[in-house]
Amino acid sequence: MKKIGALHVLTDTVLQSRHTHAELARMAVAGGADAVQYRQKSGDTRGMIETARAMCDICAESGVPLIVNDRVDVALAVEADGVHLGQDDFPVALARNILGAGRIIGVSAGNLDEARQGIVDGADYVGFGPIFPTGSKSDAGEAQGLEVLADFARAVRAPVIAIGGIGAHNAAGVMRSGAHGIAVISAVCCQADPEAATRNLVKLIGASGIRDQDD
Ligand code: TZP
Ligand code: MG
Repeated sequence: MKKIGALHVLTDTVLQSRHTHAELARMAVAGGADAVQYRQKSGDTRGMIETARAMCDICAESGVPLIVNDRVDVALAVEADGVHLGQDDFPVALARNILGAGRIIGVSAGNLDEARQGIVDGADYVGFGPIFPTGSKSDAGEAQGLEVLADFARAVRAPVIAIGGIGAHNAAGVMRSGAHGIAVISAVCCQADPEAATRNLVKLIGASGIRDQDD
């Protein structure tokens, strides 16, 4: 059974430039994140492959899956554990054909139809958000709130990873609303100590009583 983590740390070097993607991966893993997503929206492919390879090695040392955002080719090149795809990215069904059954595929869905189609096409988990307002993605859309998340999570037959504006102050509430886990950028990458911020989020997820980290 594939493990879809409860804390997905999405690495970012646009909102902050103190740390590289690989450094962020190392800190996230050290802090107890159980999934790391390499999220780089621009840059040359060769550089991305090098970065993804370094991140793969870091994650593999601790058995943490590395998921590559958008780029099926980069994920394949470095044998990453999976990909995360949006509605306008590489189609999930094609990605499943190419990547095979064993890799993790996550799909971003803005509504139940997109979620259901993504699952039919082979996605293992569904990303849903933004739950709260976020400054990290300019086209994220309207904040959905916890009630919509709860309805969504109840209706979707796959783990739901909530994203958008989630941090230490609201993580437990998100988990109690039915999310399998949370995905964060600024709550880790933009903090003074990303490792400590990760550790705190792991603790809060645990304290929410919804699931332990082995689920
Ligand atoms: N998708 C929906 S909201 C978002 C993404 C990638 C940004 C999440 O960033 P943050 O800083 O955790 O709000
Ligand atoms: Mg995308």
